[in-house]
Amino acid sequence: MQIRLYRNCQVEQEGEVWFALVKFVSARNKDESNQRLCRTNRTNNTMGATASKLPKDQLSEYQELTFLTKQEILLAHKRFNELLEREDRQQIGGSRVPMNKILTLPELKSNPFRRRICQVFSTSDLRDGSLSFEDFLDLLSAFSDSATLEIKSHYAFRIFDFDDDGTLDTGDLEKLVNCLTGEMDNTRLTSEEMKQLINNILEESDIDKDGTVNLSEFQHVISRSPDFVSSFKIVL
Ligand SMILES: [Ca+2]
Ligand SMILES: [Ca+2]
Repeated sequence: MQIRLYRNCQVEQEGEVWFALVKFVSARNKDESNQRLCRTNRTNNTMGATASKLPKDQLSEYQELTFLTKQEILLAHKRFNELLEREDRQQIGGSRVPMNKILTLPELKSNPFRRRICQVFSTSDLRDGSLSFEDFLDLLSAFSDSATLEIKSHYAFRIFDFDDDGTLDTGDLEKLVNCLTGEMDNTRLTSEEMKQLINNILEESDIDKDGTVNLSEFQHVISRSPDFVSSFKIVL
């Protein structure tokens, strides 16, 4: 059904613009992956000395509820603990790490969507982007190697939906593009270029032609990007 509707729109190269956007994100993340490798090795070497104290039954519950392995959960616990103030470390379950602290993680530091990522995964009533340990696990789960295309595209959509109204409109798409180009005068697009790019994005993804991209339109177009699943990734 969706595919037929899509063909009726006569877009010649489906997903072309989204491919380019996703590629851009993954290109930025490449530097990070080398650092990550070094970090992981170092962490493994010192793991014994600072073993994480997560109760066994809780650990197996987290394994069931997320796409993370036992090792990944233990490492997440250790890293989260390091972000907490010393006095909060005893009661990790009820403690939240403020967004500005989360943003210091090297895995997020150069991600253009880091603030949105915190906001989407935060369950704080204050809507301040702070993360509990379980919020942090949900984040790592969605960005893990094992998360499905459906989960990843669902969260990508929520991250790009800046005003949380359930649809990507022109305002969201402008913010999305600005996040990728940076908002400096010498890097951001001119208003003419922006208009053109947003037209192209809508042309290839707005199947029902209502001027916005809804979740199913987004999932349809992003599922055609071979790079999406591998680039939508944050691994500690
Ligand atoms: Ca929106
Ligand atoms: Ca639409």
